Amino acid sequence: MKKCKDRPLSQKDPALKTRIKIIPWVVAGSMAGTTLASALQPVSARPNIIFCMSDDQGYGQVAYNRIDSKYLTPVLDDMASKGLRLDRYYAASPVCSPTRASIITGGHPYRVKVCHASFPLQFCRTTLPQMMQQNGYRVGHFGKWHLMGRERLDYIIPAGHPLSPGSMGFDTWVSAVNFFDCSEPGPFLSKMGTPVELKGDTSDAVMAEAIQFMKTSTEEGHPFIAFVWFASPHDPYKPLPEYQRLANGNKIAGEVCGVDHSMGTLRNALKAMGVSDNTLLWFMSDNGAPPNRGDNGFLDGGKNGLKEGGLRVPSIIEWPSVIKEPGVCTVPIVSTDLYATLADLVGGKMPEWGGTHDGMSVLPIIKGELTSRPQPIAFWHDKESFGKNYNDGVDETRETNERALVDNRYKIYCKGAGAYELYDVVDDPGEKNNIAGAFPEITEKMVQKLEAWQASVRIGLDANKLLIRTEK
Ligand SMILES: [Ca+2]
Repeated sequence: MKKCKDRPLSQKDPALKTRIKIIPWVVAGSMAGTTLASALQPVSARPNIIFCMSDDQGYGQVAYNRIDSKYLTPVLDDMASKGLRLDRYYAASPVCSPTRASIITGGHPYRVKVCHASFPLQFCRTTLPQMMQQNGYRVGHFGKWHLMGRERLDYIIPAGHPLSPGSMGFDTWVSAVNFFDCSEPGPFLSKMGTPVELKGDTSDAVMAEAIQFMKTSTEEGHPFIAFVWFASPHDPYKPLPEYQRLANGNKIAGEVCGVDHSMGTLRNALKAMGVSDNTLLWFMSDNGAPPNRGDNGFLDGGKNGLKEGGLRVPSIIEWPSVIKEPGVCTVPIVSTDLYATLADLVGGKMPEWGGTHDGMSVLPIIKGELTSRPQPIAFWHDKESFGKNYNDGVDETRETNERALVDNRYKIYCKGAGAYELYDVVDDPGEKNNIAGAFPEITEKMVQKLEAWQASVRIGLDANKLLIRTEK
């Protein structure tokens, strides 16, 4: 097979067609619904839900996205070939904590002032885990948390801390305050307030804790939702020696091997428990790979920036009782959508942020009933806000202040006081050709939407001062 390092694998790519059957209702709006009935089954009552999120895994760090990949991901490749591959899944932010905040709150991270990594999630209405608790689910968190601010890496999260996973609505949690590696002197993890030291590969060890939670919940007859938030392939890049050997000595690829292996362990465990058919298993990354320390494939930029390489990350959904045939979804989806999607699934309520919703239920997209996104996705990031206080996290005068808006085809992007750029991210996902001059009307309409959204965020920031979490 011809190698082409920087070529996007679009749904038109003949090399891709040999690997996976493309379902028309997912990839082409004009054919919406044509094969829906045969491909899908009704959503089962109260399915189990698992969100597995890797840390800094870029778009190119799965073999299915690169013909010449050095990343060995046989399990993720198998999931991609059997489930629904999300080729335009976006993290809400190009760094850790804000994306996590988007999942927990269902709002853009700026609405809750989690403007960069290690900002605490102090502003919150009903969290996603609390909403799931209210709807009869057992809720567990396993792995990296990173919503408590700038604590030391070996800080053991106290059970009663107002920003602990327990205080945010998790019934069971084995969580580290930030990234960690089991081979380093610990302990790093807190099992509901008690220090625990895990051994072996970091991803495998975290997954073992999560599987125990799933088994207990299943044996006791409770539907569960598990958040498995890996600490890999984020640094310190210390894979298990056997994974590093598998990856031909590459440490970051060895870390990805660990994530992939643990996903295989999970799938086998779900089958052994007899629950795999009725479990929504959603894999994703929290942001793109750091430039030169990972691989964002054919995308421009990387972690800590709003070009596609910082935001578009690998994502796959397996849900055998609902998604009966493999497919590729090219509708834009963002991590902020997870809250609204689960609220839709279980009949829960979606909190409002500034009188609006940043996320939407993507169940109709997953089910093939909706083949385009009705509202665009807004992004806002300033890499210089790292290390600042949340009160001065939104400084719009800085040259590093980036904004973007993405719809089904176009993306506008702006940095500092620069002019807005426009890209066709369907035909030009590498953002090589700024076409703002050729399409001034599209650019202007998108700028208006983005600026209106920013105005709504500013209003919400004032209102959210009343929501600071100080109580247990
Ligand atoms: Ca990250």
